Amino acid sequence: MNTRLEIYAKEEFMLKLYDYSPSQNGYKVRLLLNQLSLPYTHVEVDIFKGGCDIPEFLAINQNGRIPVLVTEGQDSIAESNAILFYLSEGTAFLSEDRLERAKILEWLFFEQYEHEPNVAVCRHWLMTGKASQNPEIYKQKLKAGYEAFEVMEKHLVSNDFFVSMRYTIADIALYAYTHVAEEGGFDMGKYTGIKNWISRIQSQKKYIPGEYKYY
Ligand SMILES: N[C@@H](CCC(=O)N[C@@H](CS)C(=O)NCC(=O)O)C(=O)O
Repeated sequence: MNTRLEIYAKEEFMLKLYDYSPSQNGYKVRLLLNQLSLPYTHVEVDIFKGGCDIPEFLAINQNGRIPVLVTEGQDSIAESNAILFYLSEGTAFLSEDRLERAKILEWLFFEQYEHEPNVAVCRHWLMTGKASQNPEIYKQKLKAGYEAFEVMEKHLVSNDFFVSMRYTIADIALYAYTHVAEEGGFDMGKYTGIKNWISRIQSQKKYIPGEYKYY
């Protein structure tokens, strides 16, 4: 019988990732794929030139956003954290334990509700000039981003990682936009717990940096 890896290595069954390289939501998935040593086809979507709005793309994600993973069975999965959850099933990046799985989900939902909509949007707005067009909303998003960092910092001053003292997809999800928060105008100087956690993540096996420049 073929192993999962041998099956993935065949072009027609290969995982396919629709992505935009400077996106940290896309980077979450790239990082995990690399750490799992899973080969995949990378499809770059130019999100600023309507790449998400064409019918071919909308057919795999009606919501018109990257990242999207197309599985070896040709099913598509959108939402970066759902993709992380799917890929990490049965690996050390998730957990078999019911409570640990729930704790991992707790942080994934926190990332999507309290963190990413503020931290990622501040970065996006600064890099695209929208921050100066909407200074009040940008300020509110900065404030809410800092509130999310306070929550993370409180946890990380006494824990090496978010769940059970080991590196999981909860760390990958929160690392993505946190490690580039300065690009969104955040001063991260006082967060020593977060800073040390970032170093721990960067020293994980098969860690890869992302790409950061918008085009
Ligand atoms: N909650 C989604 C957010 C995805 C998202 O916002 N993707 C952005 C790039 S980071 C995008 O595709 N934007 C294109 C558009 O809105 O047209 C996730 O975590 O995957």
